[in-house]
Amino acid sequence: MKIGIVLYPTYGGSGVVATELGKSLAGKGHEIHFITYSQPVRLGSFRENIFYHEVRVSNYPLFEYEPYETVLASEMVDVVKHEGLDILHVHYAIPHASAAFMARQILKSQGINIPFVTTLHGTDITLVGKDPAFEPVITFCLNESDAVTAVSESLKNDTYKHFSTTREIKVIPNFIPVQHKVSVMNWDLRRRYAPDDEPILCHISNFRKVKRVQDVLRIFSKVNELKNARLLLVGDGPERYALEESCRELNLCDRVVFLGKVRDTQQVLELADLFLLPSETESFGLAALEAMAVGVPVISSNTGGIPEVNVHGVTGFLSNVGDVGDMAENALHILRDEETLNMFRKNALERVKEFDIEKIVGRYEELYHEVLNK
Ligand code: GMT
Repeated sequence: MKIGIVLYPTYGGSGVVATELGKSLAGKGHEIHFITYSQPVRLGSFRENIFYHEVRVSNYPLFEYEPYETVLASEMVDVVKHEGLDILHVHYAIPHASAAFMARQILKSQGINIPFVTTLHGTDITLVGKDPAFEPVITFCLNESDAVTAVSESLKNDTYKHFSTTREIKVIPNFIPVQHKVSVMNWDLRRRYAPDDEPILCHISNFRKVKRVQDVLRIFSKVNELKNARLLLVGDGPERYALEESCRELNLCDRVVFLGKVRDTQQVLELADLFLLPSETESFGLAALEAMAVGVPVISSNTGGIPEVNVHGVTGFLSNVGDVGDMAENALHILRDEETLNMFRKNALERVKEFDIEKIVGRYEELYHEVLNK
């Protein structure tokens, strides 16, 4: 099949999922055309069957707000027509689904049929999408998509709760390439961050309000009071400066490292003993799955789709949003001895097999066939 994948090219999970899906489909012989405004961060180097089409955004002075949706729809029309695409798959509803609808209508007027699949990722439904400023367009696009998928049962239920749609939503969970060989610890690197072999806690996110990064620091502070530890923070975003300020206030600067944005987060995760994800809401929690994939247990909130990934008492622990005391206690429980930590590590590695890319990508292929045979 020739598949157009529309995505956000940035560090966010939806872009990562879309890019990894495209790479995997290309590996299976499909021709993949990524359509977005800059090179997706996880795309990597040149590969067979992969093409990238950049959407050029106009900066004509009249436009106070650049009309991205319009140029995106035009690019989709162009790529479908000239590359002969069979199907479009848009990741994150806003504004990709409405642009796909527009492209489909334009192509229809030219005698070309192009179905589109919409994958909902989270905030396009739970935060932004349900805002009345977006809601009518999102509802319309959900109803008009040739198929709709959500990355967790929780997100599917949220969609029905917030939008008046009865259309079928298939749950296809996010995935991870499962490693078949155990990764070897880079001890030299680890010692640079934890010179006295203290446990390393880690958090990766876009540092938006929804991630509750202040809770990350408060959990770490409580753990560190009872057991010397280190915290590695990966990512950047609006809450970073306030968090740096809090680190200074709490006198934790020598124990906390802000690494900023990192392309290959696996290298950092491999150094860690625990992953912290205390989010306010999270449709899935891809970052937690990525941590588990290298054997790192997860201390998280019990919100949204996280419980579908992190199993309480098995791969880590779940607590109510904001209950940093409980999260710190759980972290200390896992870190109390080598044996306990290793048991959680092993369980995490076992659990991620459920989300093996090899199992999940086939479900998208089946869905494309279903849509094309309709
Ligand atoms: O808004 C965000 O947090 C970013 C968004 C994205 O586009 O990456 O993340 C969402 O999609 C990820 C991939 O499906 C999920 O793993 C995240 O849980 C989800 N974020 C939220 O629901 C807050």
